[in-house]
Amino acid sequence: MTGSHSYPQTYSFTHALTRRPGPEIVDGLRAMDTGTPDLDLFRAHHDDYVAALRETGAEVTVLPALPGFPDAVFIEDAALCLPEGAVVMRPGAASRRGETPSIAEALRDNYDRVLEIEGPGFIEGGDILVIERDILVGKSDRTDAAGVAELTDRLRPWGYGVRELQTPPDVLHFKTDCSVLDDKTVLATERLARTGCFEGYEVVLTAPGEEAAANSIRFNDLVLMPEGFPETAARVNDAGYRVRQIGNSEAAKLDGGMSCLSLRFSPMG
Ligand code: CIR
Repeated sequence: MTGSHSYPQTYSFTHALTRRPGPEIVDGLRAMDTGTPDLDLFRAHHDDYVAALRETGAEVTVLPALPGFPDAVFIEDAALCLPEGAVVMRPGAASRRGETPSIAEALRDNYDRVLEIEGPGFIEGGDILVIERDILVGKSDRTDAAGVAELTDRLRPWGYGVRELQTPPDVLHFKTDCSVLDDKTVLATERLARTGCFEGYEVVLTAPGEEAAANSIRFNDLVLMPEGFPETAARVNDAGYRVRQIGNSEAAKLDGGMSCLSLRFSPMG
């Protein structure tokens, strides 16, 4: 272990990295076709998202759209950021593998240590939930056991324990179904919570029919939640968190949500 933090690294962040949605979003991956995302509306939602992150005092970088990579706006999948360093992922989606060099470059501006998952396994950031030193990774169509094993090896010297779990069937990423609210509390769908993977933590459940609200983020004093899930927003608010709802209709057409749109970090030293 190379150091420790006196603040909750789970939700205290000095920085975030985002990427502006580009015209190629119309070609983004999706499990089901629910319509073509509208670029102007996507950009308006993205501007609100970036403004909310900045409002908390963090330094937020907006990278330009990445030509040739329709899903690059979902920047979270390309890396894992921890105080000790960053780990560049090896996305399971072939069309997304070329997103990582530009992320590695951007992270090197902020970190002394940027490691890379070399393979043969695959792993995407959307499958990784960090709660202080406890790292939960869901195997999925994008993340396999070899990817989890390589991440585990990489993080051992930094003092993290990795738990290999299973993303629910037909769910894109582990974090499609959960988020951290603080270092003791998660927001999760009932189908994921039922697996017992959050034993020892408090769980706020999404309301029935509002499972898509599980992909939220705690960022400093705000919880950013996708708009349109009032009962779950009320539950999070009633649990004592400051909720900010952000339009997400266009990202949702590509199975994206609040966590996917940023890498959040506080580099150490
Ligand atoms: C994809 O299928 O890769 C994108 N259309 C959505 C990625 C969402 N990312 C995330 O949940 N972390």
